[in-house]
Amino acid sequence: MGSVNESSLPRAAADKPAPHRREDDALLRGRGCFVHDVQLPGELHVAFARSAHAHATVLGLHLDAARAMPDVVAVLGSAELGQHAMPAINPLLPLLETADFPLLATDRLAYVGQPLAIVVARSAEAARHAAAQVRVDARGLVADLDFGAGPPTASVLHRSGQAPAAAFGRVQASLSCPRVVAMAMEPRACCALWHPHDASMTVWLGTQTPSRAQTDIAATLGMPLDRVRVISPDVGGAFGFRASVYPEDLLVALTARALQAPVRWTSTRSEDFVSGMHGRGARLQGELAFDADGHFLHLSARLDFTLGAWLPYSAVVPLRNTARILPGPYRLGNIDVQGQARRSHTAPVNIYRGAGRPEAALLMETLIDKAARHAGIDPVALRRRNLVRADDMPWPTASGETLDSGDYLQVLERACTRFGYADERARQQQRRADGELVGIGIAMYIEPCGQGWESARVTLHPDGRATVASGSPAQGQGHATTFAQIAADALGCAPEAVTVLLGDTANCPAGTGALASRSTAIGGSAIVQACREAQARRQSGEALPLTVDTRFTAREAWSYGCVIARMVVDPDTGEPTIERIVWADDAGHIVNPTLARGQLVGGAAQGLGQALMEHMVYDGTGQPITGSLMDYAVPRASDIPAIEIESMHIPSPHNLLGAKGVGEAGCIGVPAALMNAARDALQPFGEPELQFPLTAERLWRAMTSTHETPSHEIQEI
Ligand code: SMO
Repeated sequence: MGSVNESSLPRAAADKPAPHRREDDALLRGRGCFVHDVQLPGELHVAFARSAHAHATVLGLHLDAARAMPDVVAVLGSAELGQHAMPAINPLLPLLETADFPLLATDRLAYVGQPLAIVVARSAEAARHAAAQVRVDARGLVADLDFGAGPPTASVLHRSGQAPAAAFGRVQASLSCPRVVAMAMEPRACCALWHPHDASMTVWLGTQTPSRAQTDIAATLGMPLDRVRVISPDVGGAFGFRASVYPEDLLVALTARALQAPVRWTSTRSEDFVSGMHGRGARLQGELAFDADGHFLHLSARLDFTLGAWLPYSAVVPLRNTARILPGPYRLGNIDVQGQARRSHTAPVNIYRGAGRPEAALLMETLIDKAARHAGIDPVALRRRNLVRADDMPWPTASGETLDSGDYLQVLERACTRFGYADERARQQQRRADGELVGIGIAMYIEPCGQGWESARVTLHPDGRATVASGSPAQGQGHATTFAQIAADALGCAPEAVTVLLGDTANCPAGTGALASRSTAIGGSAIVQACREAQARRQSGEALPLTVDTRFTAREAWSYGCVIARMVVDPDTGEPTIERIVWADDAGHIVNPTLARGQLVGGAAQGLGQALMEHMVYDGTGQPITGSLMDYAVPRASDIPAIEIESMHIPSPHNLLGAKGVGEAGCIGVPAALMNAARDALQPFGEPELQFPLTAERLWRAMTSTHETPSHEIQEI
């Protein structure tokens, strides 16, 4: 198995009970410290006046009425604050256009919710009331909606092998991944404290990337990096929506310096709907060709992604990931995958838990189930025939990636055995004969965990304690617990003897951040590396305390798995009920099984939301239709079925822990399995045309052969 020496790995987590999360005592007693809990003496409160136009030319901005409101300290437009642009993005795909986007609107409005002016007042309420008095004269322009005709901002192409002139069968799929909105426990918030004595600034900001936020804030304010400190305190969920800075964050920092005062902003939930980063927003088309034995011959895919009005740092990642993850875990060397991403006059779209991985799985797994029905081959048998084998590893994919390790056949068998696949199919036949609409859906997936580096700093103290600081901060995943375990294993001490520092640029090394399922595999390996070096230096006689700073650079590790779902659809109402989810996942070496399970189940809940109910809708003029939790459905505990999980632990050779990603798996495998289950359930009506979210209405329309679009006014994206 690769180059990892099993005996050099930390002891298997199963040897001992998983420690409780050290974070939970404070959080469960209400003693956490989120950004909104930070209190700054003399603080002022910010509210943003926002665009009500999706696309317009600004003729005039009127701030005087807002300035005259009670308790207002300042009202600032771009004329007062100066013109500043959003930072450059990660050019992971070549950018075909790079227009600067202003932090505050100047002569054009580009989406509903765009910040126009900043109102600063002595209370949050006064700031909000005054913001409502800001008036803009604007001439409306036609809004470009998602997948419009505009030129692409980024494109991608993976072409390898040959398209066959003839094939036994070809199936097509055309799928949409609607925009969704991240539902963190607390909305966005930012506090900035200007220190006049040394012209420095402290910013409290819940972020996955404190070091990048520090860089972006320093650059925007024209300050040296070491004059800006970013603290990311307790955060209740990030999901990609907190992966990079927003205009509002930079504006709060600029305002604090301009007024030489502490300034705070907390978003409302509705502001997050219209101006927070959205997720997904893709349209996927594909064709799979196969021979008479069901061997896959060729995949062609056309991927269209939407970007919104401005580009967050990782804007091109979902397109890039979907394209590079296809054709998934299958031996298929002949592909033609083309994709592009375009701007539209809407809120920005960024990575969202899975970030292209769910899109790839949805397209491939839908095509495979269609091929199975077309060829009359059982969908499990068809996958078995085409999976990359364990002894093929490491496997070079047609899109140029390297699948590092794993046993995809085994994960399929483990899921089928736990599910009782043959018996389940027999029962499905009986229930169908009794008039029930029962579907079984299978999806396999792969989950790359990113490459590049993460930092760690380890200090060994004379009293036997150790302090570990990481560049990867936490947003609720339990990093402090996991990182203490990793350090304790590497140092041979108890986890209780390890203090963990996270999310503060003043006492943590500069880091990449908590993204892309990478924190344990890469961030954890950095801790192992630092601990090993510290141990070696202590053993060679160096005096304590001693500190080691290190960066670990990883090649990508790929986790994988198989989800099988059973869904029943009410024949009268279309209401779907998920009766069972069985799921086998291999995330390599697991440090804390309880926390890994929490990541899987949480991801599954989010994936279920995307598949069954979540949908951020704009109308044909670019006005948001779903602007609050009154109009946008998110899953609740009662919507989540019991999830039966089988875990495999084949270590990755690409990092010191043998770990792979775990945080995004549920969002990747579960939606595709639910799509296949719904399509299977409706087979008595023929091959259905189904799209996410699989609402009762859509399933009912598919059964009654009514066409999809409920209203020509609403753009279904
Ligand atoms: S979608 Mo993740 O926060 O890289």
